[in-house]
Amino acid sequence: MQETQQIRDQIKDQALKCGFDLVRITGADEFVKDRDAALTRIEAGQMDGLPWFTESRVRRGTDPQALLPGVRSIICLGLSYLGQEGQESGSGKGTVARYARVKDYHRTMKRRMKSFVRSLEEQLDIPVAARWYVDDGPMLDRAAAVRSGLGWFGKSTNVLTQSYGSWVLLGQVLTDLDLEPDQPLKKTCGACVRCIDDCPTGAIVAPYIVDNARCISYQTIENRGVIPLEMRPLIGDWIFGCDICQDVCPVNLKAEQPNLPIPPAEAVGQSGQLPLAEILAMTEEEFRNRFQGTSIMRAKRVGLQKNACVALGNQRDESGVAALGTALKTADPLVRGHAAWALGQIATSEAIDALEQALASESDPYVQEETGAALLVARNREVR
Ligand code: B12
Ligand code: SF4
Ligand code: SF4
Repeated sequence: MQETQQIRDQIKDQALKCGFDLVRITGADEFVKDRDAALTRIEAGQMDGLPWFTESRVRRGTDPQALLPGVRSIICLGLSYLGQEGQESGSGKGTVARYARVKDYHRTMKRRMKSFVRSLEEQLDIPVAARWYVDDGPMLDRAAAVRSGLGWFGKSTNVLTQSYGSWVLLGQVLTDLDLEPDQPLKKTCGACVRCIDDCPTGAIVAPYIVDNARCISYQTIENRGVIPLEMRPLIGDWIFGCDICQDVCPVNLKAEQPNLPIPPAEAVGQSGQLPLAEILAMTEEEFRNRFQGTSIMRAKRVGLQKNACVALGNQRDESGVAALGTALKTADPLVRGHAAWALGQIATSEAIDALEQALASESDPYVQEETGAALLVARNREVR
């Protein structure tokens, strides 16, 4: 090992100075067990819906040498995104997961990682070969964090940490520095199964296994198509991501606030409550102007509007009918289909009128099908 305890200390100090909350080091060995777990997950269809999550991506992402030839160590970094408590959700509003209540974390983390590597080079006075990854790279971010002792796997699959709970975003700097690794933690969830019991969709199909397509986070962020009918009532008012398995986790009760928080996403607000009717009425330009620089962009306008329809349908509040009726006439086909479903759930006479009018003029077969089905539901349930 070319380094001394002093270099390790310098690295850790510098990472904290650059704005990270947690830093640990692991070696550059292949992630054999994690690779097997990920490949088994793909084979079992539990990553279905994410076409980019392929076998070859997993193989490459679990072989550090393939990512940075000559790599000797992986510096694992964690950044908390916990904010102050927001208000409870209300009718007409949809909830955004906590990580999207701050500005797009990819940018903040990558910026901080870059300045971390630069400052290391200055301090050590040698060029450091490095590559860094946050979320969108092929590495299994959680597997690296767990092996470095930064945290441990919760049964929800989220990585839990001692000081910040699971409210941490994870990234890695691969480097040619030869550093002594930290040891993995010995902590586990013990007998707790709160997240499994409280997940509304049963997405945590077994401890440490999330079935992607059943997860509200997937349905509200990544799914580019129709949200399956059976999932819609289970989504509640989540319109971007889901925090239930983290909100109920006892480890998170004592989570500390970040040292240098990611700036808040003003367009979302600390409570993460967005007005659903406003979202439904947004043009592409308005969407971009409002959400540029936030994680919400990942869902795209049509995705967020589909989700707004589902939340309005689940709230069954007649004040949502006007916005849904307009969307049913003017929005993109995918949004029209979900608006029809929501009107079917609300089932007031105005909702039924809107559905009948739409059925008479609708030409898109998918929207026709949704509208016809919604009318049947509404007529059975009509609320006067
Ligand atoms: C795909 C993806 C998703 C998918 C699939 C999630 C999943 N469970 O795989 C969806 C869209 C659903 C999703 C949702 C969320 N995600 Co996401 N996601 C990713 C991504 C891009 C890849 C994850 C992956 O590789 N999955 C493959 C499976 C095989 O990995 P795994 O679930 O971690 O499984 C491991 C364990 O199960 C373990 N294992 C297996 N068996 C056993 C047995 C025992 C006894 C033990 C101890 C362990 C164990 O081995 C497996 C391999 O390491 C990562 C970023 C990245 N590049 O890594 C972010 C990432 C995992 N997501 C993140 C976040 C924040 C979220 C959400 C909280 C967002 C939200 N609020 O909506 C939710 C959480 C949902 C949940 N309960 O997992 C963070 C997690 C941070 C943390 N503290 O864990 C990451 C790391 C992004 C980042 N860089 O910060 N996500
Ligand atoms: S994010 Fe929500 S839907 Fe997904 S596993 Fe956690 S509680 Fe279940
Ligand atoms: S809720 Fe319980 S089982 Fe789930 S991750 Fe937290 S401690 Fe583990």
